[in-house]
Amino acid sequence: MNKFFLDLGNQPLANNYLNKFKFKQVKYKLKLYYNTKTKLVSISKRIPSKKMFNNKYPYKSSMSQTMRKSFHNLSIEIKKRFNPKLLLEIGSNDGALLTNFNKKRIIAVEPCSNLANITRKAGYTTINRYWNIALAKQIKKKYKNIDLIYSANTLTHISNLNDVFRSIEKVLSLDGILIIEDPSLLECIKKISYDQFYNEHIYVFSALSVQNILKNFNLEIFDIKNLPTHGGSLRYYIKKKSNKKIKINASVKKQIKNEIKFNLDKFAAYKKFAVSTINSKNNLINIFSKLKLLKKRIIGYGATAKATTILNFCNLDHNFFDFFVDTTPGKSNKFMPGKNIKILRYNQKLLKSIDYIFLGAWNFKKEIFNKEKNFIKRGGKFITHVPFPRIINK
Ligand code: JHZ
Repeated sequence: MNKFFLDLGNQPLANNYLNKFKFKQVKYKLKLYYNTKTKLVSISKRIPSKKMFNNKYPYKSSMSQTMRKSFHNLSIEIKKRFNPKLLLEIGSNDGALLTNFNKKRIIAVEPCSNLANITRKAGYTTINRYWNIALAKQIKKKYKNIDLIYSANTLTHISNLNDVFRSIEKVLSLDGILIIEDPSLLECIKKISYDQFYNEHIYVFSALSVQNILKNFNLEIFDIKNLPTHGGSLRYYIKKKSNKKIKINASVKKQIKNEIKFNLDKFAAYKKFAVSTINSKNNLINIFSKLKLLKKRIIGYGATAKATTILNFCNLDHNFFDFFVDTTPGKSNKFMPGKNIKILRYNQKLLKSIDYIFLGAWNFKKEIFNKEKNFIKRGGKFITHVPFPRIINK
């Protein structure tokens, strides 16, 4: 049974950066639910994939050094530990992972044509389609079995998880490996990072919920790693249950135990998270209101999908922010969805007369602080909402 625990209000499409200032924008209800049987946390309203993932998806994984490094390290591990003949990536984005591999060993699946074109042009076999059983059947026919499937921050964006895992089960060889990574629900709850929820993130996974979903398939988790990326992610290593050659690592039990320790298997934990979220919202609004009374200049750093949730939930608009900065070319000179705040292409000079920077990309705090040493040196400060709203300079 799905039980409601938090209402994040009406939200525009998180990655739909607007070309012009618009008072009226289409918004969708963003409500969070916990499933008592599977322990899966999900949002209520499902937006058709085509509306979100099309020919102009702006987010590019390789825009941050942190992510490039994380994918590079993973590629070294994959080659050493599994040495796959053929690696299929579901949601290859702009190729941040696959460019670390030999072109002949990769099949990329990416539904956004602007991104698929990038990896195709770079010489990688790229299928510009959504991941589903029809595609899996075609891949199976053409390539037989795949020995490694990888997917980062993608499966949680697909509504029909049964279809997702049935399709994976279909193409994965008997001793094949599936590696998926996504934000960790436990980290999200600990950090009160309610901004991990937006219309693209239909689910936020925990080890508990992934384990329950996989019960219906010939698939099981055999190893789990905690990663610092995206504010705390989990990387799940999955094999076929029928493959007895690989032993289940103690990391799986450890993660499940930890999630149970924090009550992720109990509805009360989510009710508590909802209360903490409302407090976080009020405290963040207080900080912004006080700074604006003092006529301080505030900008946003990182025009993230996560920031869209915060701005719209906390009702922070162009009256609070001078602008946002972002390095992504496709976001430049557009406006933050729902709140009409201009996004400028990042240039250090833009920070010159700014007093406060709101960390829209708080998950890259370390990378940003390293880059903005001058801003900090001259007394510039940052505002963050994780794990609770406050002003920081280190
Ligand atoms: P970042 C996206 O979410 C959407 P977002 C998606 N649904 C998802 O699941 C996650 O990614 C994985 C910019 N930046 O990664 C680049 C700077 O400008 O937190 C990006 O636009 N300067 C697929 O949008 C944004 O910040 C910098 O120095 O919440 C970061 O976006 C750095 C480091 C980043 O994901």
